[in-house]
Amino acid sequence: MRVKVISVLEDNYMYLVIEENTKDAIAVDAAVSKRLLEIIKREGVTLKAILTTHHHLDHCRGNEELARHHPDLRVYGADKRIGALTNKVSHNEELKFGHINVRCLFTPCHTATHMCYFVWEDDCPDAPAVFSGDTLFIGGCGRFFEGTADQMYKNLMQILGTLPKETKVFCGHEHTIPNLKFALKVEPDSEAVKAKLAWAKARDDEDLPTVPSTLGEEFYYNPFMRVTEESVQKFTGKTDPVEVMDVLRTMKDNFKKPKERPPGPALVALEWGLFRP
Ligand code: GBP
Ligand code: ZN
Repeated sequence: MRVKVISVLEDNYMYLVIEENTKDAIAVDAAVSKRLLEIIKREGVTLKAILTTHHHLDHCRGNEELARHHPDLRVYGADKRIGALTNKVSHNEELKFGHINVRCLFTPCHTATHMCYFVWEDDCPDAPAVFSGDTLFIGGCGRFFEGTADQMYKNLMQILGTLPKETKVFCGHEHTIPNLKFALKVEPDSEAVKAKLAWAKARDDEDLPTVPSTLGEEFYYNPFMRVTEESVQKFTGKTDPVEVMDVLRTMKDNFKKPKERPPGPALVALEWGLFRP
């Protein structure tokens, strides 16, 4: 199984999971149909299904157009708000596409019906993959638009966190650098955060994606996966992991939002040329 990473819109990812023998393909989060149709054509693959993580339009806007082009297309997801939905999935439901297997993981919080998809191929030595949408990002997690810290704790620690450590993480957005800058604020002495941030900046310089990471790696640098660590607890002033999660999310929401500030008196004086020699 090959995963093709497709960057679209401002910082979104779409994915195409390709079964090499049959040339069948499954799309994850088909936001931009035109781009996907071009790639399907270029790769010579047949689109069998779309897996949608959540109803935000930057993850599913292309569904209807793709369904028009492929009348037998199945569109999976857990929310009525998802366009062209044909199959409503539930937690732990398993789907099979040739040799490719999908386990649907219900991870509500970013949205009330968010789904992650754990994917592996029969008789294949490759590591499995998880398409984590806007639940788990590299070095961070999604905003809690329709859920609570308790839900995100369960998502990250009990549902995604118990998948095999070598599982590759393909997330919904390229948010890695801002996430790791926040992670460094949480754990300023962390060599794991510093190394991943330096690597992510080098990738960015080359205009390359930072996906995938692995679940095992996330436990080393992602503060939201480290809510039981003493350093993260100290930073938040809490010990209960759900409360740690809650405080972390609020702090991240307020982290480095550049505010429109009127210039201070010194700057005004400079601008008026008062300090000219
Ligand atoms: C950054 O950090 O790079 N650009 C900023 C964050 C997912 S997209 C932008 C942002 O808020 N991204 C969302 C998020 O959850 N980020 C986690 C974080 O900042 O830590 N979205 O496009 C977002 O879900 C959206 C679409 C939101 C429709 C609401 C609706 Br309705
Ligand atoms: Zn979203």
